[in-house]
Amino acid sequence: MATVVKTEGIKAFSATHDWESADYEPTLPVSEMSNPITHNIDRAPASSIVKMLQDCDAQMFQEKSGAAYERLLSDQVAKSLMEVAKRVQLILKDPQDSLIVLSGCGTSGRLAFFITSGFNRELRRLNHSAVCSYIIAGGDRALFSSQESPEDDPISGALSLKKVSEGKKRVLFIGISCGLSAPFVAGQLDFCLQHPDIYTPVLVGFNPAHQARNEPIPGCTFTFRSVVTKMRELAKMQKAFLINPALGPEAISGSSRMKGGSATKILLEVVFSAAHAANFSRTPITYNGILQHMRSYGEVLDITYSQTEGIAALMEAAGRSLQCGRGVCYLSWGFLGLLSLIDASECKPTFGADYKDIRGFVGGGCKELCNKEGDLNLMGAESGIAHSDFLHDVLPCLTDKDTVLLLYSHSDDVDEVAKLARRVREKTSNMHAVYHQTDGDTVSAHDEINKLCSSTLNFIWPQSTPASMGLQHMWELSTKLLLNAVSTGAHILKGKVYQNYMIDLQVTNSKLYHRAARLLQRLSGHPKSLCEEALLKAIYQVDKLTEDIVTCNLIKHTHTARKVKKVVPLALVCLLTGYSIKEAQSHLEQKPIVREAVEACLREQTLFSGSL
Ligand code: S6P
Repeated sequence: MATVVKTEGIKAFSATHDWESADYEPTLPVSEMSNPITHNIDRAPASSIVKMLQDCDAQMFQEKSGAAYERLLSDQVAKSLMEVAKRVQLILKDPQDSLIVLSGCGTSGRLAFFITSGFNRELRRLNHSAVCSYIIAGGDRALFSSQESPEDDPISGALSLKKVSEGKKRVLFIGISCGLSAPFVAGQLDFCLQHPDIYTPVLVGFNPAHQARNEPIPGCTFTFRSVVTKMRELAKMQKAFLINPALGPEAISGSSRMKGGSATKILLEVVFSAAHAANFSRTPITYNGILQHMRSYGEVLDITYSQTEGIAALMEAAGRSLQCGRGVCYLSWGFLGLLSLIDASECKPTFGADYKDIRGFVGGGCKELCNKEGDLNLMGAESGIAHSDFLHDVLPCLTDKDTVLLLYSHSDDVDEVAKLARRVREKTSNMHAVYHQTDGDTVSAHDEINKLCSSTLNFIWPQSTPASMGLQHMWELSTKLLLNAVSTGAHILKGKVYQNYMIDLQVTNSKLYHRAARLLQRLSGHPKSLCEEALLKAIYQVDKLTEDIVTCNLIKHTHTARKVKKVVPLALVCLLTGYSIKEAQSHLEQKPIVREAVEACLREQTLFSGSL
């Protein structure tokens, strides 16, 4: 039986609409807005998807004078970066009893780990003691598998910070929360504010302060916003620092792994490189130096996206694999490997993907990672991440329907790459390569790999890299952009995105729960209360909500949601059609492409309301 719905939520949309204007999605913070550029990304061919992603990424570097928002290249951002770099330098100069801690949840925590590892590695190479530590909500298991619920726990955030900095007299704490929203990070910042004699808090995120999340945090007297307000006061005396430029909405609404992750990497690398250069080569930390370094990352975007066709071909190959229920494997070497593990792990919460859909493998696996808690396999990680795991678990069943992507650079052992490529080629011709090199490098094994692969993307970087920025950082950002494009595009082609919304997201923490409820409102036009009701029915798989369910807290809801597939599509079909949960489930089974199922319901609904 169908019910009548209002469809006002699905408004006609203007791609020229400016996300910076005051009336554009006024109730949402920038990090949750939908990007006008990508409104039709779900229907676009691969080459247009790449172009849209490029345009969205380019928004990061737009400089608009007099605009409502601070931007990456704004004066205030550069000044704050300088000050934080000076604090890092002080710790490098006098590391005794001092520590720098980077922390975050999900992608932000993974980047905290990535940046910490890189910086410490560089220090050890110079025989300097490591001064940096990382925290990721959910512990090391969350590094390469989706663990979204620890994000809601401010106490565990504060305790983990206390533990890592035990006995230290001076701690520079850098909390990363792209949406200025994670309670885990709020708990840590609040802890810093309570112990100002030891901790200097820095917050990195991509919303203006007044858009920080203001929802009460169970068991706490503070909200993210109240913490930010206190930090703003302290920032006037340089006792706290806020680095929060707006980047423009994400290409897929709320998917902060994309621009949010890239900008986190850029900002923190700029800080650490400047401090490093100041300490080891006596290069002063200057405003112009910081700005110039930031701008050079803009060139990475240009070089990467200059290969639109190649990226689109990879996206299509990966999309075809996912469409027929097969997988995509990233096989990588060296430091690029970490990025491939990160990209693969993010597909689960973003697109409701299975861990087998997109998997990353890096040389020796955990042994190469230097993470705090050691072997992740022993900690119950979903699957192995070493090449040996690939050879053992995946290679025997590999077919032409799977896509294999080799990711390597000139500084890796290219003979090793060729060896593995030969083995993969025996099983599938659907093998591709992405290779970074500097101008003038020639490696003969590379030609062989080229011949084995059905496509190769060769990025050639100019020798004249700006002194302040290592080539490695360029290759890393370029690889991140490319992998984000391939995995996002492949899921779009699989029908996991509706307009520019992740329609099949997992509802495993409070942020995702509220995002899901908002999406249901937008797509169904129903009021919030009805949408939340439908969401709960889908989570608990019932047609009638019991008193018990209604009185449960959000933690119980998000915990239960972990076990249910296609929660949001299910709730939406129920809302639009009046179907029972079972009927909606069978409807979704008949139309496994989520976008098509949703569109069919929306079409029926429009016809039905029109005929009344
Ligand atoms: C986003 C990703 C998430 C976020 C995490 C932290 O694409 O799937 O895991 O990184 O929720 O978000 P935030 O806003 O605190 O950095």
